[in-house]
Amino acid sequence: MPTCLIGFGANLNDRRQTLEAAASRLAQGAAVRVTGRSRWCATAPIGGPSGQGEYLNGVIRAETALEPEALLLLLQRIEDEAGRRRERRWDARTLDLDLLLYDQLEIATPRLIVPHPRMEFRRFVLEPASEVAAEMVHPTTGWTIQRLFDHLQTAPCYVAVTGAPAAGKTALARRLAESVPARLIVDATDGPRVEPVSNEPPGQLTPLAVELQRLERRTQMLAAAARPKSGETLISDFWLEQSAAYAAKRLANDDLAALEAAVQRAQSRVLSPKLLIVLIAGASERQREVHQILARRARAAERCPRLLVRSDSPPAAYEEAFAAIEAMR
Ligand code: A4P
Ligand code: MG
Repeated sequence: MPTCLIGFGANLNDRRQTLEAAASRLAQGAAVRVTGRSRWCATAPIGGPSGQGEYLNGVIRAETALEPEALLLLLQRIEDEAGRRRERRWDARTLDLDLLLYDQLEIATPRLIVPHPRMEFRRFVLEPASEVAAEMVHPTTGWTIQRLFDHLQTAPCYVAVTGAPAAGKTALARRLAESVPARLIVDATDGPRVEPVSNEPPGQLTPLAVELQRLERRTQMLAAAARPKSGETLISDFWLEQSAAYAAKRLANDDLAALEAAVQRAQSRVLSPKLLIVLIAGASERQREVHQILARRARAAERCPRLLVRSDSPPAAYEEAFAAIEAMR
């Protein structure tokens, strides 16, 4: 039978009693067999209206004969029975049940996204999940739950913001840096109107040379920044790999291979992100093209956890990104 992982959360009423009752209710009947249960951990509320109470969170591992959609319906029925009301996103709740993993399936329908899109960086998920499913693989990163949790515990807090041209990377990085608060690295010489730094007339630089310069400038900025200590955060308004995504359709194959090799070398010289925030922008053809390549690269094997956020509402993108950084603490 497929193995699934279910996140439990509550921050209203008698949280422990609600969670215990929900766990028993889930195990009733033949469709779900509970095989592991974490402790209930007290966690600070992340996101949503301010003034909410502390959460109790936990994770249950189970085998199930139900298809993912049917399992989601069962979880929602149990939430309803616990008096769950849905008024505002991320508002206080009597009970929240999230389908985190379902075997190695990746599902994206309007009603259900699996793996749960924010589980890969949230402490309130990964800490209990590591108690019951340390060896389970999170299919979109290809990392085990244990590795995701270790990364959360040990990686210096460097957050890279990336996205297609004009997606709002710099504005988002600046706003985050103010509120987190964090040290900020902005590639201020980037942008279409600024000529590359060079003694040569700009017209004589090949597109490859321009990209290599940009890559080198960013690598040096990252290399010069002190590693964030415990409790500190560093944010950049670029991701080193962005260069290769931006240039992918504009360079000849040999040049692209040279750039890819330079990106690899650059990455080995600097800190890799603890979290990659990808701003999804698709207003123009160019944005859609770059986004597709970026998104593919961002989800390639051996990448760090990432958060995809839509760029069309900057306040909403900020709220998502800020909550993600908070959830790693
Ligand atoms: N949905 C899609 N995929 C899933 C999935 N894998 N599991 C849809 C469950 N539901 C999924 O959910 C909104 C819609 O998501 C559903 O209609 C379902 O079809 P909801 O439970 O009504 O609303 P929500 O929980 O407010 O939204 P969301 O986006 O699931 O919230 P999150 O991201 O799960 O965050 N802080 C602490 N410390 N502990 C917490 O547990 N939880 C949240 C909720 C925020 N802050 C928290 C905690
Ligand atoms: Mg939910």
